[in-house]
Amino acid sequence: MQKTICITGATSGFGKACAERFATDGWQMILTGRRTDRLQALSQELGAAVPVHIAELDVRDFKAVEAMVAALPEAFKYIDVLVNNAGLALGLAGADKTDIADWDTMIDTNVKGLCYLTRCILPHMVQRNQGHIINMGSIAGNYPYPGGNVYGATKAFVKQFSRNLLTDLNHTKIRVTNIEPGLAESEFSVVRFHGDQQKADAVYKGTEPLRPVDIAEIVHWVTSVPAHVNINTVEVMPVCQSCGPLAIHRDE
Ligand code: NDP
Ligand code: 8X3
Repeated sequence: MQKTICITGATSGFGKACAERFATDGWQMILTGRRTDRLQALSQELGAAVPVHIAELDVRDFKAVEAMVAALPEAFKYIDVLVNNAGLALGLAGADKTDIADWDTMIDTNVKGLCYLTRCILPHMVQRNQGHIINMGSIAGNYPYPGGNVYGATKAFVKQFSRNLLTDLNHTKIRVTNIEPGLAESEFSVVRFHGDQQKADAVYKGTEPLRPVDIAEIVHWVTSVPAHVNINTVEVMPVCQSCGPLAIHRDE
C-alpha cells in the first residue's frame, strides 16, 4: 500500500530534501510551508512521480493547523510519517540584548507549532495503531553556545517532548524519533541573520557542513528499519565540527 508522509517546512532545506528523497521511493506526500510559490514549484517537480497535496500553512496558527488536517482529501487522510521540520533560529544576541519578538517567534514555531501538528495528526495514528513522528531537534538542544539561549532551549524542548511522546504512546506501535543535526547549510543562517547573506556565508566558510540531502537520508533511514525498531535519537555533525571546551572567565 502507498505510504503517506506529511512534511512541515517543505519549501527549503531539510524539508524539501526529505520530500525529494521520499518521492524517489514512491511515497505520496503532504507538503506544507508559508511560501506557496515554492510549494507549487515542488509539487510540479515531484507531482509527476507521486501524488502531492500542498497546503500553505503557518504552523504557529493552531486553527489553521486544525483546518489543514480536517481538510485533507480522503486519499491523504491517513498519515504514516509526520516530519515536524518547520523551524528557525533568529539572532545570536546575548539574553540581555535580544529582540523579544525573535524569542516569541522561535517559541511559537519550534515549540508550539511542533506540538500543534503532533496533536492534530496523532489521533488518526493512534486509531490505526500505526505511524511515526519525526521531530527536527538540534545539537543546540544538547550543547549550549553563546547566543543560542532560546533557540537551544526550544530544541531541548523538542528532545524531551519526543521522549515523553514515546512514553504516552508506549501502548501503541507508533514510533517517535528526534533528529539532532549540527552545522548544516540551508537557508537556516540567512533566516537567523534576518536576510544578511554575507553573515550567513561566513558561518560555512572553510567548512564542509552537512547538506540537506544528508539529513533527508537519515530521516528516510529511521523510517526504513523494521517496524519493531524505534530509533529514539540521531545526533549528527559534520566531521569538521566537535563539542567546544567548557569556558572559564577569569578576572584580570
Ligand atoms: P531552512 O530555513 O532552509 O528551512 C526552514 C523551513 O521551515 C522552511 O521551509 C520554512 O518555510 C519553514 N518554516 C519556518 N517558519 C515556519 C512557520 N511559521 N510555519 C511554517 N513553516 C515555517 O532551514 P533548515 O532546513 O536548515 O531547518 C529545518 C529544521 O532543522 C529547523 O527546525 C531547524 O531548526 C532545524 N535544524 C537546522 C540546522 C541547520 O544548521 N541548518 C541544524 C539543526 C537543526 P516557509 O518560510 O516557507 O514557511
Ligand atoms: C542548528 C545548529 O549549531 O547553529 O540547529 O544551533 S546550530
